[in-house]
Amino acid sequence: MLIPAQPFPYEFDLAHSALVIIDMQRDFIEPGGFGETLGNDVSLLSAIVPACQAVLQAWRGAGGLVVHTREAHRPDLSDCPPAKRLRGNPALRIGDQGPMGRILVAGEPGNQIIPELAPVDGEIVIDKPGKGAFCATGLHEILQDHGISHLLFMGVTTEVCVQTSMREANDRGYDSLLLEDCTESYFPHFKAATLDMLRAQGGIVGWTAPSAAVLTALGSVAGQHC
Ligand code: TIU
Repeated sequence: MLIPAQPFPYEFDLAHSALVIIDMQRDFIEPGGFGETLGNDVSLLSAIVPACQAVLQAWRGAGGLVVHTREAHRPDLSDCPPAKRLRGNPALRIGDQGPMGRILVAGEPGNQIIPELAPVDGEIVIDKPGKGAFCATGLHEILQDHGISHLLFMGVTTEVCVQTSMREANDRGYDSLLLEDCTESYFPHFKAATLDMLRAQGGIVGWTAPSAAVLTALGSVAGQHC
């Protein structure tokens, strides 16, 4: 499949591609989670949910591999470096009790992926202690086992966990595409700058495209099955 993208068309085939959904968990999308404790207006992020749902549904329908990530720490915080926990002056720190359970701790209500995008059986779910999806997770080995060379990214936040993950993927040899209307930041100008820098210099990190381009391509695949 060849889809219109920036800085030039992006080519991928379903058998060697994965849809990677970064940290669409309540901690970042809903009030009372990690995003809000950092002082952010979390209402901005939920706007992308319908577009993410549409891509996820089409990707599942085409039989593509799906990877979900969550920024999550073990309950004993043994995988949370003190530098990460102590940084800044948040209202609540990682591991503290909040209205959705302990902040950014695996298994807590706030750490669950929002219901609209909840994983289904057979999909890969990665708990990641860092901002990047490849750091201390084994994700690269899992993708290699599945023969994956191309990654299509959605999720939050654009300039933090999404961009870090795309840069990690780039250095590991993946061709990565970010779906422009399926990612968001608490700072709209950071989102715009991130899209620009990812695709600058001839796609130094990867490509960007609107979700409609992927939906059209997947629709033509579905049509071939009829
Ligand atoms: N603070 C912020 O913008 N993001 C994060 O802390 N994590 C993710 O991006 N998932």
